[in-house]
Amino acid sequence: MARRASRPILVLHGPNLNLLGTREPSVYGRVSLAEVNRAIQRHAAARGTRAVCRQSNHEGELVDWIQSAAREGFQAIVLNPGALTHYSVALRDAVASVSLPVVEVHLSNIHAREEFRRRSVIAPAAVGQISGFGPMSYLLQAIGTTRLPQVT
Ligand code: CA2
Repeated sequence: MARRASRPILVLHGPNLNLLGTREPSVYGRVSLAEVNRAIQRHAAARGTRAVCRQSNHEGELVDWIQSAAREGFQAIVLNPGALTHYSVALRDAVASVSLPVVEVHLSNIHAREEFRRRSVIAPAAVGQISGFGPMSYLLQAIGTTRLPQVT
């Protein structure tokens, strides 16, 4: 019998992540956002689900997408809030208000960078944070939101 596809995962990329692969390759690598999204979608498909990827440079648009995610039928949200990580109470409140699990993801290790990047105002409202594995951060996280292997 064919396996029923699970509900899709919403992947949100915050401000400036559209520039991936074009500048600051020493920090963010050479892979474009389109390539990252394709890898996420392949990874989700191999696990019987689907990933819908969106990027915005606007805080309010990210808040709107988080608020409507459950209504749109998503099972979980993968969120790289970009620089909003460090100061957006509006985004944190949206994450705290949503009934779905939200996992915070970063390409770089924010804890090994400038002082102002070490604090995430989003983290206390998220189920977890994955930081520092480049585009792989999104894939580790996608596993976590679908089915976690049992560690005994
Ligand atoms: O490491 C991450 O994923 C960050 O969320 C990326 C944000 C940064 O403000 C956070 O502290 C950590 C910046 C995204 C900007 O991405 C660029 C990519 C290429 C060129 C310029 C910016």
